[in-house]
Amino acid sequence: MREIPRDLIKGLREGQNVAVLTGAGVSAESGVPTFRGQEGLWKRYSPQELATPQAFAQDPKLVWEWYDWRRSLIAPLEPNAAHRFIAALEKRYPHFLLITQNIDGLHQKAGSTRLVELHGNIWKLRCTEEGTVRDDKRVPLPQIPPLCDNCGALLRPHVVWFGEPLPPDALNRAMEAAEDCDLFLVVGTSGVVYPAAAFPQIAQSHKAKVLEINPEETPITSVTTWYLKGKAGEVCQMLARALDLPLGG
Ligand code: BV8
Repeated sequence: MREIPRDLIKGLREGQNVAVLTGAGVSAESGVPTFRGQEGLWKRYSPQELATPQAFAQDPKLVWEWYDWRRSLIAPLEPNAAHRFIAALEKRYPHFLLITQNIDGLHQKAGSTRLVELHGNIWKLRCTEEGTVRDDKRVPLPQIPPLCDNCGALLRPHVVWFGEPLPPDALNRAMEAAEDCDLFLVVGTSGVVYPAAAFPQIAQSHKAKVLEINPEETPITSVTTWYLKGKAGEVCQMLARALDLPLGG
């Protein structure tokens, strides 16, 4: 990636209503493995084996061992420049929404507050009987699978598995942002998981200009106004410099 197009800088400076969609790639430089990449999580496990309600019903211990391992992997990791750039962006615009597919919580750790988690959060557990949700950052979990201290039922990760509906409020807020924004940034997603992968197209068909940041082209690249080939952390540092946006961190 050589330089930042001037009309992109203009768009970032003058934007009034901005939305950002992120995927596992935005956390890659923090050390979180992506799903489908060379070292991807799915290389060793099949999504159908682990990230489905059927897998959990069949073998809750196996599914929990995978999540407990991912929690222990993520716990010491810090946000990178891409997370910090997106957190800084939210302060610049009257209307802004970060739509993340990630469950690692690194956007919040970087200071993002105006966000929706489409696929839930690995640091929250949900009672399979009562539906109650609680924060739980213990690493490792003292008991696998963890049980509800109120009713004794199984607790599950408060994440969205394949075949499960997305949280309606998050989905509605993301849809509204995609329809209303004038600038839509897509950072670090392979664009294969729906309905999240539909948002760039929705934004583009409503009036927004779309920027994609990814070392590889994706199915989203064809609907973008700008495609910056590169790692999210490196490209976002260049964008921050071009915008005189201090990233700190
Ligand atoms: C639903 C949470 C309906 C759990 C996840 C056929 C066609 C279309 C859709 C479907 C279909 N068959 C089934 C479906 C629906 C299905 C789906 O989309 N399947 C796909 C695989 C075909 N979707 C669902 O099931 C969704 N639910 O549709 O419900 C419904 C309605 C009513 C009632 C009942 C049901 C639920 C989907 C959510 C699944 N949960 N995760 C967990 O994490 O354990 S999905 C998982 O994939 C993560 O959330 C992840 O975020 C998401 C997307 O992956 P990416 O984030 O893009 O990550 P990936 O590794 O793929 O790519 C990384 C990218 O980063 C790459 O492009 C790489 O180049 C780039 N990169 C690498 N390094 C860097 C980088 N970029 C920048 N910088 C770097 N340094």
